[in-house]
Amino acid sequence: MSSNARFISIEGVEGVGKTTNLKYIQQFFSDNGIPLYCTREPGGTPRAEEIRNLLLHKNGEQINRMTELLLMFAARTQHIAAVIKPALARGEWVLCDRFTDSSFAYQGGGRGIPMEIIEGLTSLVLEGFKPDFTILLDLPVNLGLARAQTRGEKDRFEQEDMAFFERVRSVFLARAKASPDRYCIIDTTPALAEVQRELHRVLSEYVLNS
Ligand code: Z5A
Repeated sequence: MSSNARFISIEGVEGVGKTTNLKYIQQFFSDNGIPLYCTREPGGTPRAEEIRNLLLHKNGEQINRMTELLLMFAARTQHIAAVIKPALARGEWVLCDRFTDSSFAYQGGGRGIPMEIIEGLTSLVLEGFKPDFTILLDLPVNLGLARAQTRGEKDRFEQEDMAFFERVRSVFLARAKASPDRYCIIDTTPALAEVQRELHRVLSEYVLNS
C-alpha cells in the first residue's frame, strides 16, 4: 500500500476527451502497480448518482441555477465523506472525473452565479479539502463540440450553446493559470497518440515522484 496517496481531478469542457484519457490514466497506474480508485462527479456513491440523474436528465421541469449548484455540492459532500476520504485513508490514489473546478466553470462561468457564492459554499462544504493535482484537458470549444457530436442523446448540459461553453472554458483556464502549482493544462487538439505522450510525461513526473 502506498502511503503517499494523492487526490487527482480531471477537468475540461464538453468533448475534450476526458473519458478517453481517463482510461489511459488508469492503465498508467495499473502498469506501475499503484492502487487507484476511480470515481466521478456529480456521482460516485449510490445517493450521489441519484442526484446526478436529477441533474443530467430532462423531465420537463426547469432546474433553477441555484438548485443546480446546491445539488452539485450536496452530491459532493456525500462523495467526499463516503468515498474519496476513505480511499485516501486506505492508501489508494483517487482519480475523480470532475470536481469543484467544474462548479466554478459551469455554474459560475456558464450559468453566471457569482463566484463569491461558490467560494463560500466551497469553504463551507470542503473545509479546505481540494485535489492535490488537477489535469485540465483543453480544446477550442468548436472542436470539442464537433467531437462530442459523435455521441448519442444529449444531456441537460450538452444542449447549451457555444457561448455557454466558451464561458466555461475561460473559467477553467483562468483558474488553472492562477494556480500553476496545482494544475497542468494539456492541449487535446493534437492526435490522441500525441496527447497521451504528453499525459505520460506529466503522470511520470507527478505520480512517480510523489
Ligand atoms: N457539472 C457541473 O455543471 N458542475 C459540477 O460541479 C460538476 C459537473 C462536477 C456531466 O459531466 C456534466 O456535469 C457536465 C458538467 C456538469 N456536462 N457537460 N458538458 P460528464 O463529465 O459526465 O460529461 P462530459 O463533459 O460530456 O464528459 P465525457 O463523457 O468525459 O466527454 P468527453 O470529454 O467529451 O470525452 P470523450 O467521450 O472521451 O471524447 C469525445 C470524443 O472525442 C470521442 O469520440 C473521442 O474518441 C474523441 N477524441 C478524444 N480525444 C481525441 C483526440 N485527441 N483527437 C481526436 N478525437 C479525440
